[in-house]
Amino acid sequence: MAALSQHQEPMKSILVVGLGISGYSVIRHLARQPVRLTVADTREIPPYLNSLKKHYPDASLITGRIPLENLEEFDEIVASPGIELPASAMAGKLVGDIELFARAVEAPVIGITGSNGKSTVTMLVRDMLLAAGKQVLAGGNLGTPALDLLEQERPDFYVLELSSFQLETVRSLRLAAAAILNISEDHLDRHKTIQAYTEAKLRIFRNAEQAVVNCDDAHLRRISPRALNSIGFGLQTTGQDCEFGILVQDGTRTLVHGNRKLVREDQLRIQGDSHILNVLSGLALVHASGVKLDDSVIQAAANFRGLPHRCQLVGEYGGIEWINDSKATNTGATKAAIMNFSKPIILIAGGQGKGADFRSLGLLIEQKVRHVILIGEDAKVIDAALSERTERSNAFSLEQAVEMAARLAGPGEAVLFSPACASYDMFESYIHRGDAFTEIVARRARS
Ligand code: UMA
Ligand code: ADP
Repeated sequence: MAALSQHQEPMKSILVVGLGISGYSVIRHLARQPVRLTVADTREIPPYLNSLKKHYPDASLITGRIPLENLEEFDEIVASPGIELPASAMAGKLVGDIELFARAVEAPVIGITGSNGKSTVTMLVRDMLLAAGKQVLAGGNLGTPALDLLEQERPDFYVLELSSFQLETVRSLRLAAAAILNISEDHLDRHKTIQAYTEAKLRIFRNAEQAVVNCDDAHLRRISPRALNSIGFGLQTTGQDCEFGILVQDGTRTLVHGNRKLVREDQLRIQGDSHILNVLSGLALVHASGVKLDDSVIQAAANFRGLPHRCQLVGEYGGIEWINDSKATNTGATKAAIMNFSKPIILIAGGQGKGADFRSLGLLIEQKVRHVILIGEDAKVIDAALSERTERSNAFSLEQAVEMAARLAGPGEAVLFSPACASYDMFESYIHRGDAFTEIVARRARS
């Protein structure tokens, strides 16, 4: 017995930082292994406090601070994506939930990142693979933490939405297919520069068998596609660097793979440039995963209805379309939403600007928006980025903004609620904000 115990590894000591939904998934995962767990959160009452105490009473708990002074005690530090730790002080011990997932996973994984469209493309790819008869589990930044997916029966594919925060700490991830959908300014309060933010996103391609890249994107064009074994997609004629693109004939756009026509834009349930890009990236990812793009897969792409709060039509009254795009929490998403319309737009925007530069959005608003109504904490910041020629108003609430929009809009126009900002100044989340908009619009229509 004594000889045996000499060969036993000492029990690893792991610090889990963050006790939110992903932190708790990490604890559940690690608790199945012979490890000593310490859990820390800067909040006095973090979300999963009671669950931890009930189900993992042996874990040591520290609230209100992170024990940065004692890090040498720990073999590994697993941080939740929402908490920023000084990587330089972590002595190479810092990982996140996606690293733990990568070490344990036993089926091919498709990963999707980008500034906008991640959730949409994740669900689209899931639908397409299901239509191909595959078993699929989807999650990650989208909602179900990646590690929770490992508790279910092993599928043919995992499809993961990955944020820049999650990618920052991955090392072992080996994706079967990985995509960066686009890069535009976001989360600069944390990443500081667009270069650092792009670098974090690019980590998705490390060890990936196939990379899927948006060849229209100015930030991504700088990466040499051939160096990456990559498949390009874009709103352009297909060619060497753009395998999935479009063909324009008699004013109709058709999505193509090389020379093969796949589906016309007017056969898709949703129209517009950003949706075409999302469908092209989905097709490219499914193809890159080795699954045939047969009729059922293409039909699933055509039938995809989009997700709530993303350019979602929530009412059409008196010839005016009301669009809920509450998930537009950065300028890239709002610019894409504006570009999807050819009809005149009344735009409702504003909220917490996260330090973004609104000048390029201001230029597009000048060209394409008939009137903008500003709300929220950073209304003045957006106002300052608008051209003098832009018609604008200020509203003190979303309700008042909808009232103003209803008075301004006429038949054949659209009222687009696409805030370009985070929601936390006035709402609990983008979902709460989008539901509020939808409810106000419906109430007005009833009265
Ligand atoms: N926090 C503290 N102290 C701590 C730990 C966290 O104050 O010690 C705060 C964070 O600053 C943040 C909040 O708690 O404001 C939540 O952070 P978290 O890391 O505990 O997040 P979770 O609740 O575990 O949710 C995370 C992702 N959240 C973030 O990346 C901020 C969720 O993405 C994801 O769905 C979930 O894991 C499951 O994987 C949300 C998100 O906003 C949707 N993501 C960003 C985005 O999409 O833009 C990246
Ligand atoms: P993410 O998960 O990256 O936040 P979502 O699919 O939730 O992406 O969409 C977020 C916002 O981005 C919505 O406002 C949506 O209308 C917009 N959007 C969706 N696809 C794209 C795209 N390809 N390019 C730019 N914006 C997009």
